[in-house]
Amino acid sequence: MLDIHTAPTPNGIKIPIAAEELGIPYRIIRLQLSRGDQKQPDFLAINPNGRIPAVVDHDVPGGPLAVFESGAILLHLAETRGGLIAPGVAGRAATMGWLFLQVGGLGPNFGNAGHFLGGAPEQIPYAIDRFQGEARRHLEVLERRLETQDWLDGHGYSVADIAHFCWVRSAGYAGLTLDDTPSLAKWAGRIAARPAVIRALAAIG
Ligand SMILES: N[C@@H](CCC(=O)N[C@@H](CS)C(=O)NCC(=O)O)C(=O)O
Repeated sequence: MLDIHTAPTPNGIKIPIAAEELGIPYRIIRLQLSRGDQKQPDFLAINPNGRIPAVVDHDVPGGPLAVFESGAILLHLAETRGGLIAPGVAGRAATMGWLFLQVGGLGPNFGNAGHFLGGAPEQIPYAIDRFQGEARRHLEVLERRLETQDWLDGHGYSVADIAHFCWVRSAGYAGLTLDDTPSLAKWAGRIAARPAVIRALAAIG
């Protein structure tokens, strides 16, 4: 059993999707972020950084094992369950490269673009331009890749696709659309239609 401590946000939906895709039995423990559940001592014992998602994996030798940071959780699940990661040294490196681009690049830029567009107490044009511009640039990097590849790592559907999908489907949060990135839009449509993705999104609500 995999306990998924999460909420219905772009980072929060990644892990239920991966669990559904890999056929892992899971339980969702839903946190209310506006109430600050993620800063409470019981959750900080699982993720000292006080952010969702985090998991407790009961099905690993020596478990239960707490894992935090969405990229680390995705890799943990892919490697322990054997799926959603390209095989071989070169394949694994490709999946990891595209996965890390999401957690270190597209995600933070989308998040900051959304914050400065809609959540900041004052409008700061430089900050909006900077983060929205970087978010758009990341969409263009994905578009170039998907013009020639069906899946980001060039091998198959992987945790890298799941991580990016969870943010790309919410491009509007960063004030962006997929109108100028048709290959990316088609890729997102293919992922959205997967039965495991539909089941995971329904489970998290
Ligand atoms: N780098 C982290 C980011 C996690 C993150 O920012 N989670 C947000 C929700 S999408 C959160 O917990 N926000 C509540 C807070 O910051 O207190 C990851 O990929 O897991």
